[in-house]
Formats: sequence, structure tokens, C-alpha cells
Amino acid sequence: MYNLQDIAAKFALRGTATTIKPLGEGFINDTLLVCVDGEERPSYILQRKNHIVFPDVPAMMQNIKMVTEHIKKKVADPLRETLTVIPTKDGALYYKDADGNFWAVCLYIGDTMSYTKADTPEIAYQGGLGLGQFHKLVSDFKEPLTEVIKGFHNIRWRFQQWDETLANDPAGRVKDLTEEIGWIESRRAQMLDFWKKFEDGIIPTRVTHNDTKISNFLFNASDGTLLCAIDLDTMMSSTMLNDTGDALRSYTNTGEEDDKDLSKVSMSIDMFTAYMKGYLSKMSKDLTESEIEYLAFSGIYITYEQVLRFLMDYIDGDKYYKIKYPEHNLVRTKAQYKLLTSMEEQLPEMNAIIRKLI
Ligand code: GN1
Ligand code: MG
Repeated sequence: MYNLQDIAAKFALRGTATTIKPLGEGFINDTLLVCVDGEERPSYILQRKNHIVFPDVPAMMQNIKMVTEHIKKKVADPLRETLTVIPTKDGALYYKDADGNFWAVCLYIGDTMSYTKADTPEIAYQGGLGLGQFHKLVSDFKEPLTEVIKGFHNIRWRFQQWDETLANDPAGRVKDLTEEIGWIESRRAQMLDFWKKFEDGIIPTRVTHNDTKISNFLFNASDGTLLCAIDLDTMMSSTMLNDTGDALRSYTNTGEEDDKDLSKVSMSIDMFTAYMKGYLSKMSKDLTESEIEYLAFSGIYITYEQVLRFLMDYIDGDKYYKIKYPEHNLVRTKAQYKLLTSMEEQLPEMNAIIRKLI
């Protein structure tokens, strides 16, 4: 496929790459762990950035470089408390190979762990601290960021894509999905009403991460405390509610994102409370009333968007997300919809908890 040794050799590593092995389960990029000469532990992360999903990888890497440099000036341990981009030997932030693939390297942060699910409220609490800390660190970053994925969490734009995909019906699947499509349509107006508050400036614009699922945070292996946010590809200017929403979608889920057993999927109010305790201990003073008003709803918004995105990709013939079996995107859709309904049922209680924590 690719000559990974040759690709690694383009970057300013502190030695020659010895082993290069796949890591993790990202749906979008290919991620590899790199060891170098004379060192037993991995030293770098090499990624093939998906340039279909990210049409402007150079601008994306520039966003990451600017924000991580900003964070590094403010933290005690700049090599561990945020990502470090390793340039190529020519000083570029990425390497483009002859086939047009974009590659980038960052330091591997050792003695850490990550989760795909919060098994204890302590993990959720630490995760909340982590996002709060990230938002605080970037709150005074004022340089413009490139919008690396157009309308990423903009539901008005997502509906445009949705309407086109349904009209084209490229995989001929629409006829069998009346119920699932109804889940999306019945909430369309409500979601647009929310997004309009952001478009009208009632909800402010901030630097946001936009992909805050639990596996995108690192924890210290020694004591389980939060270390930093990783996977900074989608950092843009938007509403912080995208981030709390996506975090709630994963930290509070009692099941898996793609659970086939829907009886396992629900929103845990204990995880919600723990997450918000952590988050608000860092950010409650910085939030506007409009942000507080929609904090609990943000989980509903992003979970809804995720139902739409998984279902739209299924209708589109599975072009966006990597899948492990043919119905995977439909299974994901159903599991995320179950989570959505569980959040909707508990919204009044979630709001009451937030008011107590503020
Ligand atoms: C993708 O990049 P990764 O695999 O962490 C996706 C997110 C989805 C998530 C669902 C750029 O995340 O938006 O919420 O899958 N990232 C992109 O698990 O589309
Ligand atoms: Mg990501």
C-alpha cells in the first residue's frame, strides 16, 4: 500500500522509524504508532489525514499549530498537556505523497490511557474538567480559524445535504426507512429554532473542538486524572454547545455508540451530573445565560445530528464513515436514536441539575 518507512522519513523525527503499527479505531483518518531507533516505547503518531473529509489539510494543520502553540504558553507541561505537531524535514506541517495523500505527525504522549465509555462517574467528572479546561485555555485565542469542514455542526446545512441525499437515494434504501426518516423530520423545526439562536448571535461564537467524544481525551495512567484533548482536526469557531453536546452523547451513554442491544442504551443521569460538575467547575463563570439555557439540550442537539449523519450515510451507500459490516450505519442510527429519546425524557431533570450546579 504505502511505504510507511519512506513517509516517516520525511518528518523531523529524532531517529529512524523502526516499527509503524496501526492504532485505534478512528472513523475518518488512518492512525499509526511510530517507534524510533534505540527507543522501546512509541514516540510519534503518524496519520494519513482523510482529505475527502478534510478538503484543506494545510489549513487544518495551520489551525492545530496555532491553537496548540497558544495552549503551550499557558500550561505547566507543554509537551503533555496538548498535542505537539512535528514538522517535515523541510519545515512543513504535513507531507503530501505522490498519490495526493496528506500525512502529519505529532508526538505520542506516553503514560496515558483513554476510554471509549465512561464506566464510573469519576471518569465522567474528569472528562468534564478536561473540556472545561480546554475551553478556558482557548477562550482568549482570537485569531481566525479556517472552517475546515463546511457547516460541520450546522443543522441548516446538514438538512440541505439530507434533502439532496434523500432525493437522490443513491443506494435505493429510502423506501425501507420510513420510520427512521420520520425520526429526523419530526424534530426538524425544533433543531432549526435552536440553531437560529446561534446564527442570530444570541448564542456566542468561541473556539471549539467539535469532536469531543470520550476517546478524544487522554487521562494520566498514574492516577486517572485528565490530561488533555486530542484529535484537534475539527477545531473551528462555533458554539461551545457542540462540544458539551458531543461529550454528553458519549460520556452519558450506558451502551455503545453502535450497540445492537438497544436495552443497554440510555442516558445515565449520574454520568450527566458528574460530567457537568467537572465542566462547570471550570466554566460556569464564563458562560452566557443563553449557553446555560441550552447546556442540557446540547446533548439532544448533537445526538440528533449524529442520528441524521449516520442515517444519511446509510442512505448514501456508506461513503463517509468507515463501517465494519453492511448494516453498521443503520445499527449506529438506531442506537443513537435510542439515546436521543432517553435524553429527551430526562431533559427537565437535566436542566434542574444544571441550575443547581451554576
Ligand atoms: C468521527 O474523527 P472521529 O473518528 O473521532 C466524526 C465525528 C463523529 C464520530 C462518531 C470529522 O469522529 O463527527 O461524531 O466519528 N468526525 C468527523 O463517532 O466527521
Ligand atoms: Mg475526529
